[in-house]
Amino acid sequence: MTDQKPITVTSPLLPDLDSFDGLLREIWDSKWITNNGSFHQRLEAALAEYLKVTCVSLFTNGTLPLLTALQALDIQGEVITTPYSFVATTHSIWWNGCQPVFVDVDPATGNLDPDRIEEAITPRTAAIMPVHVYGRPCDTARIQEIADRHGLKVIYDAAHAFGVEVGGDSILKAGDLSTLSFHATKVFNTIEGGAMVMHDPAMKKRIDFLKNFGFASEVEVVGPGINSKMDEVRSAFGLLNLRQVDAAIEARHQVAVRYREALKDVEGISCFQDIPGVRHNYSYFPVFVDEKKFGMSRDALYFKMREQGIYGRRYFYPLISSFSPYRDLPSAAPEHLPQANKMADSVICLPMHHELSTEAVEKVLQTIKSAQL
Ligand code: T4K
Repeated sequence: MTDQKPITVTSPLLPDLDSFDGLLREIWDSKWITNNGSFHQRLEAALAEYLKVTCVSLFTNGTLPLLTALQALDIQGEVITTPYSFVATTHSIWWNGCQPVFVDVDPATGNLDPDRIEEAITPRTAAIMPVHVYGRPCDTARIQEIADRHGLKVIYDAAHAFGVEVGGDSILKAGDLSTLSFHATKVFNTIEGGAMVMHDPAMKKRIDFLKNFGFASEVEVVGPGINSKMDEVRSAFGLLNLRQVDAAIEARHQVAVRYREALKDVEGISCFQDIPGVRHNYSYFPVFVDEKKFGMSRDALYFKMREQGIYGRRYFYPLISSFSPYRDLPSAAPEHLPQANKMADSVICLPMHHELSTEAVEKVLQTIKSAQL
């Protein structure tokens, strides 16, 4: 371990403190600090415009909109999902009393493999919950075609996909509902926070009821809702961060360009390339270690980097399907999920954020290259 500042996988985008102070004073003056206040309303409108979608409903994190999406669509039975994600994706299915059914991923994208979805559909299947992992778009056209043919709902966990566009159109328009995470570690953050994206005001109204205990009026509860309202302080924080998110994404882009350029000749290390026509958000920079070709295991490299003060992360290892609540499901068997297991066993997400210095990027690259020698 060196004495230098650790190089962490990410660093939060923070608003200018004086500007935030100004908004805090407005909130203090108004004495309205939560429950659909003016900053909450302003952030929902600003996000809908930025994300090019019809409606946005803010949540207090990125997990509760997943739970609420399944509630809103009244999903019961089996939900087809990916094991290669953060554990919240599958937890949301379990919390709704549904059974997760894991389907393998396509190694070209890391996302649910459309070729494998149909064989997992049974008479009990009610929905598909794919994840745009690392912000890389799922094959939404094929997933929708399968869902339509079998009468299934599609809920995208778009926690990583803030601002991602395909052919100039938001990826969040796909499926019945999409959810976002605004956690501190995300491209756009409200400290903790999240949102649901829906296609019509009637659905937004229903979701807004459900995130407020199901209250439709002072005296009427229309569903078994939950409390998942974002407060005014974090909404104001989000409004300020939205102003600088494009610059943050561009800074991340430059880091990705340098990583790719320097790693292209490193035997045994591979990474994803940008997809033509896609606006990427560079939320993560996963690399995959081929132990035989690189001459060192993924874990050996991971710990070697840590010794140098470089704290990448093995997102998403272990696979969700290997965690104790899920490992006994028939669909969790490793032989059923070869590609997901291979990715989980070889991935390291390199440090990637808007203020990663050139020196830090070069140190990461040098550490990888010298590990191989
Ligand atoms: N669906 C998907 C696909 C998701 O990836 C996630 C969350 C969700 C749903 C659920 O959304 P939320 O309910 O969380 O909104 C992080 C995040 O906690 C989690 O939001 C995220 N995905 C997951 C992939 O990663 P950790 O445990 O790895 O974060 P942590 O605390 O180890 O932080 C990583 C690094 O970030 C630190 O080493 C330094 C830096 N950091 C972190 C924090 C919290 C900071 O510099 N400042 C900070 O305040 O889980």
